[in-house]
Amino acid sequence: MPKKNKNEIFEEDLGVITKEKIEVKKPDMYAVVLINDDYTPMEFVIYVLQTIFKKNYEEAKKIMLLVHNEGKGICGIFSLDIAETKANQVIEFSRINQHPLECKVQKQ
Ligand code: TYC
Repeated sequence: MPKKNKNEIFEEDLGVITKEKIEVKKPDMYAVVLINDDYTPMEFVIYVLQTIFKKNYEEAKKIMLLVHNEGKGICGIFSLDIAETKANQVIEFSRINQHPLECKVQKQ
């Protein structure tokens, strides 16, 4: 080990952090879950899935039938603010059209 000259300044003697450890955390994700009911028309649910969740007609019909048969189903997974916005849009649009369609936001 070479002897240190007392006039020299070494990085390890400065007491500062010279390298930073960056931790990147994945954001929490939330599913928007559509709930079945006996009154909302199937075509209305398909329209909601096309307009609010950007599904094509075939995908939308598949999800609607899954919800109809299983009682509930995921229509998309988003960050919390987007999931809440879409869930609110579903409820608001359904109530304007006098349908009881319900959906909820569920942490993944
Ligand atoms: N069960 C409804 C009907 O027979 C259709 C429907 C599907 C309603 C999905 C809500 O989230 C829903 N008209």
